[in-house]
Amino acid sequence: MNDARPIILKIGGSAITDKAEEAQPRTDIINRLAEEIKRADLDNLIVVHGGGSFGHPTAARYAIKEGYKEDPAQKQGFAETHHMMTVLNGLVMDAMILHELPAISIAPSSCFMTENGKVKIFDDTILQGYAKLVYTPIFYGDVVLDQKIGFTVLSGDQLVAYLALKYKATKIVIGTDTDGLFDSDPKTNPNAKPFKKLNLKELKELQPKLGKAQGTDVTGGMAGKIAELIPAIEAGTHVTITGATKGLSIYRALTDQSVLGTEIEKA
Ligand code: IP8
Repeated sequence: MNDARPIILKIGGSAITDKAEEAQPRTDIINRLAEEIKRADLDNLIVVHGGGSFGHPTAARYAIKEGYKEDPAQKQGFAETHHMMTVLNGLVMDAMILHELPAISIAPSSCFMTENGKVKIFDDTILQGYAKLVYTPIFYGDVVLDQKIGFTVLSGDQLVAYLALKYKATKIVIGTDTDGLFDSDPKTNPNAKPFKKLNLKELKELQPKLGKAQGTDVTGGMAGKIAELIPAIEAGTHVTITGATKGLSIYRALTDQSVLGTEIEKA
């Protein structure tokens, strides 16, 4: 990342983990994504990854998103959920370092605080320091302290939307386990129709119909993700949603080439 307006890449937890089984990474996909990010060779990239079968089952078991209920088991669950995310993040970082990317992991639980689940404080002193040295920051969905409800979950999508607005991102690329948005679930309906292009009005109309995620997802599946993105799209950020599980879509999207997926723009 440098001083230029950033490009933000969200790597969905559904792409880099197997959500059918708890704590199952897809290391082949993680490695290929690191290779594609290296090949894109961007100085102004911020990466955020999701929790998939690492963060979500633990967060759900202890109802972390709902806030701290002064229950010692839940207090331990907060620590455990954060730890699960650092384990997944470690695998992502392994791949980044193996591909000689100047990637630095930044734990949101150490620099973000929310109020009723919305970002209230972000101390970006450290991020700015890394930006000066042109490191690629790697954030992830995490548990965070909350000024009203004690603690909660801060999703990768909330982070993407917040960072995109704060730093006026030119583009958000979302790598998921399907090739963009469809009119029904392409995993269960082979006739599902993809949306190639959407403007903000069309996206808002579509949003209530978007499906829930498969497996445990405490942050609302695709409908929740889109809700988070709307303010960034309103502010002029271009969004590409594409498949991260198959070769080269992420590289192509990062380097402004056409991809199988959905392009979303304000108008
Ligand atoms: O997968 C949630 O991040 P997401 C992370 O981006 C946790 O929604 C801790 C469940």
